[in-house]
Amino acid sequence: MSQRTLVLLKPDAVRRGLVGEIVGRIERKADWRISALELRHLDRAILEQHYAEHVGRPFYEPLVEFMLSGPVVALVVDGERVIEGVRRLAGPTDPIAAAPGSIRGDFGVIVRENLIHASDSAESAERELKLFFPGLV
Ligand code: IDP
Ligand code: MG
Repeated sequence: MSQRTLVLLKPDAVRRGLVGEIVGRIERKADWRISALELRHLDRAILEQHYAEHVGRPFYEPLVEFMLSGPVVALVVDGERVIEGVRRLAGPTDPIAAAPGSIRGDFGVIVRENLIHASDSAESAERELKLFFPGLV
């Protein structure tokens, strides 16, 4: 089933020069296609919507500050089961718990700075794609 998902390479990934490495892992999955890719400085308003489910949690404010600390790379990826697939490539939220071979498992240490965001369901993908790429058809 072909799907579309939103991926954000977080400021740590951009700062550490890991954009090519991470995009390469996504590109190498057979038949997945990148249909948008942009370096972007986010603002508080978009992050408040993007992370609406986490507003009020103790990690929310430091998370927003981190996401504002430098540019992100926003991508739209299309392909077979890409929503579940990019989540699997990323690994679980905590990079120490994430298996080596996954993006978070290979490059991350702390939970907040875990390199990548990927939509977690078809509903999230639809909402997040509208938020980040409203003009994309
Ligand atoms: P996900 O990115 O794996 O979907 P979520 O639970 O949706 O994880 O959390 C969103 C982001 O918030 C995480 O990717 C991580 O950057 C940050 N985060 C989540 N839980 C914690 C925490 O307990 N401490 C610090 N940061 C957290
Ligand atoms: Mg999430």
